[in-house]
Amino acid sequence: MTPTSNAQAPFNRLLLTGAAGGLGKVLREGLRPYANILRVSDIVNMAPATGTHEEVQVCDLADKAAVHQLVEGVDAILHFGGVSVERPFEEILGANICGVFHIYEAARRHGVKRVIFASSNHVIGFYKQNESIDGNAARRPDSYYGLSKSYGEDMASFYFDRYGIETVSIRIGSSFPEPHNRRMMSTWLSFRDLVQLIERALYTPNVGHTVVYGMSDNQNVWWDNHLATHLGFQPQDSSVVFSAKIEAQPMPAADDPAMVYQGGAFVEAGPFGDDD
Ligand code: NAI
Ligand code: 15L
Repeated sequence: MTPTSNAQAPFNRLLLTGAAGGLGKVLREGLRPYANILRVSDIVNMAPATGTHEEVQVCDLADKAAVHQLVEGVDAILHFGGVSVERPFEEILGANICGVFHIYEAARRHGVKRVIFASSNHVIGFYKQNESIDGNAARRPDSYYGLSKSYGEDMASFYFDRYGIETVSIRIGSSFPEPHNRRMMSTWLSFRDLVQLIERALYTPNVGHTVVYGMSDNQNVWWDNHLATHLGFQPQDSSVVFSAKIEAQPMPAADDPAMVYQGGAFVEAGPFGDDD
């Protein structure tokens, strides 16, 4: 999409972590209008897209010195890297918990003033699907993964209060080409709407630390974005176009976590301990 009318000129250099991942691939293309240079980074290597403005920097988010180098010279950070599903705590610790600290500390040291943080609905996954919540609802993480995103939001809040670094934490629902199941009919975020939300998160002034739910204009939603209206996010897509396909799936039992909790099956992942 092209920048909306109140968008500013492109940033000189944007950093995208997690660039080799599912959403990273989408954003490498979608962010083109917003950066003269897009620095793309992941723990795995990637070829720069041909004929573009990309620079590739391999980096393990758990490596503080490497993250410090990664952030040098960028104007804003889109932090999408890390473990994106439930895993043993030790895996989450390095990539997500140490990783988000390294990102903010490098932002402080290099004077970066805007971060877009890929948070997750799993920060509030233990709410039930019949509850409606806004961005101020007490968090109810459903997993070590959800806890790491909750910690990331706290890190964002702290770095704004202490150092004035602004963040939009996007509690992404389910961002895939299409919803996979009934739960995702409520949580789906189209790629087009994701890119619009990121554009708003980059260009809206004075966001402080804003929490926004990343969902399309779906029916029967559980999340209320009235606390983030200043972003001017107006989703263009809806999961309703996939209704027939999803309704053809077998109906899960009424007590299946996928039908009960906002976080779905994440609430019953694990435990991973050696002595269970
Ligand atoms: P993904 O798993 O496809 O991509 C994550 C990327 O992070 C991978 O390319 C992986 O190699 C990289 N990574 C993992 N550990 C790393 C480390 N230690 N150092 C550097 N890079 C590392 O996930 P996806 O779907 O693209 O999600 C992107 C972000 O958005 C993630 O932070 C995820 O938690 C978040 N998110 C995604 C949702 C979705 O529906 N796709 C929903 C909610 C949140
Ligand atoms: C997430 O946070 C995950 O990264 C993604 O893979 C999906 O599981 C999504 O949440 C979801 O809840 O559907």
